[in-house]
Amino acid sequence: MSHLPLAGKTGVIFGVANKRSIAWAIAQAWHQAGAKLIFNYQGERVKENVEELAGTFGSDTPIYPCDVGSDEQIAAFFAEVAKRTDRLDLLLHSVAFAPREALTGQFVNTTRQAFATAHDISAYSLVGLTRAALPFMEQNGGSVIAMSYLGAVRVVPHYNVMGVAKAALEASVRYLASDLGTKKIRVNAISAGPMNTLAARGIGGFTEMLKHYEAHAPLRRNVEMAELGATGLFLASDGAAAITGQTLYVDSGFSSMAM
Ligand code: NAD
Ligand code: 0WE
Repeated sequence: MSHLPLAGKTGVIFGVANKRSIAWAIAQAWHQAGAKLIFNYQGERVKENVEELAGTFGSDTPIYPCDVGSDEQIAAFFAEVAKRTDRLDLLLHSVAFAPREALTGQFVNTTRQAFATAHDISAYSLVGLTRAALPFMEQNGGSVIAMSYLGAVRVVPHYNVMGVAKAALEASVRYLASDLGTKKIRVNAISAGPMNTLAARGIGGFTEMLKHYEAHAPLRRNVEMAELGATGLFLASDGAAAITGQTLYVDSGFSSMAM
């Protein structure tokens, strides 16, 4: 008998782009806890990165392509998963996208197309992926985790349509938790403080934002990647067996401050 909290469990990870990805931090925590993992990669641009990272967990760690904007690619991904396992216990959704021009200037200028894309890739995809994973999860139960940000519930300048999409993501977490509770499938979100990843790179004023958290968050520091890993592990483990439909803030306490 193993003492590892996720021994015997299998998980799928959506959203590794490189070693700085939040998805990679949670994948490492799940792997060290004894889980077997399967990764997506968005396209040929990141395939090599994901191949190399997944390979550090053993050369037989599967990686399959999946652009979450395509129903066909989601179906094809889970068809590949079915060749490897008939059971999944864990699903991580760590994916977001809005057209770059929607993340500058005023929200009022958001186009119909940018609004649709942001919601499709960043919020609907959680519903589509969870539904596709359901046949693998409903026998034994499971844990689904999505990544969110404070811009879902407060105005963060320039986060714009991504904030509205994260609000939809957090509401989707609650509706999915309600649907799937009887199957012992829990669905939660982690709302992380700002992290220096590819998705944050090139966001105007991002360095100032990290400094603002350092100056004003109760803990007077930014969040470490390993701390998101530890929370991802907690939500996936039996210690969180009665937690579902929640958004858990891992943000050095920043969200509880008004001034
Ligand atoms: P990242 O760039 O490493 O990860 C984003 C991932 O989304 C990439 O792997 C990318 O390939 C994937 N992606 C985008 N469009 C996709 C598509 N159409 N199909 C499949 N995959 C697609 O950046 P990250 O910061 O690790 O972001 C991961 C999650 O964490 C996102 O949901 C993000 O909103 C959230 N988040 C980030 C921060 C931050 O400050 N970095 C804070 C809170 C929440
Ligand atoms: O969720 C995010 C960012 C997600 C994201 C990033 C990009 C950059 C490249 C979505 N779409 C795109 N599109 C691109 O073309 N975060 C929580 C990080 C982030 O982004 C911000 C932030 C923070 C924090 C944008 C403006 C203000 C703050």
